[in-house]
Amino acid sequence: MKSIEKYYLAKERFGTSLCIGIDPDIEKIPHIFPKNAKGLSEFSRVIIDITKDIATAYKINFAFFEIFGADGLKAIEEILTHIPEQTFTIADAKRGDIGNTSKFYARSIFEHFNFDSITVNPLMGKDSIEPFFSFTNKLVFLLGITSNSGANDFLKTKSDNSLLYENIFSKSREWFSDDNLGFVTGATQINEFIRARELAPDNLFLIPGVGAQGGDIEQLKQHKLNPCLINVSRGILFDSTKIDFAEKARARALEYAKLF
Ligand code: OMP
Repeated sequence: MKSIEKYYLAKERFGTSLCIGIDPDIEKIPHIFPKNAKGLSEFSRVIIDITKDIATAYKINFAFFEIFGADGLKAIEEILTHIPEQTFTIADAKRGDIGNTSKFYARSIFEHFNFDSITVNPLMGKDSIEPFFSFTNKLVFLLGITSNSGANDFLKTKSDNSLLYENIFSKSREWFSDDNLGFVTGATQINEFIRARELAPDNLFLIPGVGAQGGDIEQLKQHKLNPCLINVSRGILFDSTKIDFAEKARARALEYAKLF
């Protein structure tokens, strides 16, 4: 099955656009878990166990695992086997390199780990992202307009009579099929979100920045959100870091799932 079809099925099944971000910050996980890759894996698996009937997707951010090297990558493998088959998965790895190298990044994420999708940094251009799209059954989220303040530094500057982020949306749509092409659009960037939807009306948007980063979901909901996945990481994972952390994470996930 193509990843885009899996997204639509998962969304119908769980009835929400909620994507839970698996960002197990070693400094923040509750003290009952060991401060190593095993601890990250155990904590993440508890979070999945108590939210797997709620979330349409999980996004695993590699940074939190890579600090433990090979053990961290093993933890990602363990966590993936814990995610229900019908749930959509995103490798938040933000890859991108010359084509010859990207080919192997793509093989790692799609062949070895078997994620449904990946986040990719498009700034090295077409040849750097093409290898990800050669997996025609998978989905690639290009960083379109990011949620951080640094989005002003390059993405919102003029390039070719448009803004750089606008070119990312329009050029990549010329190059790749909409079925494989998604975009990251930060919830904190409301005006750019509206423009992004004009440029890519039906592409799947991954929308981070709700919760800890303060993105205003009510404002976003006044515009065409769908198709989308809205990611919340810290706002669910670390609502409590005490013994009641799982209960609190579930309650938060339910709240968010109802909201969008
Ligand atoms: P919270 O702010 O804790 O909800 O986490 C947001 C998650 O989304 C982190 O994993 C970020 O790395 C990721 N993210 C952004 O916050 N902003 C972006 O523009 C892009 C991403 C991403 O690609 O997922």
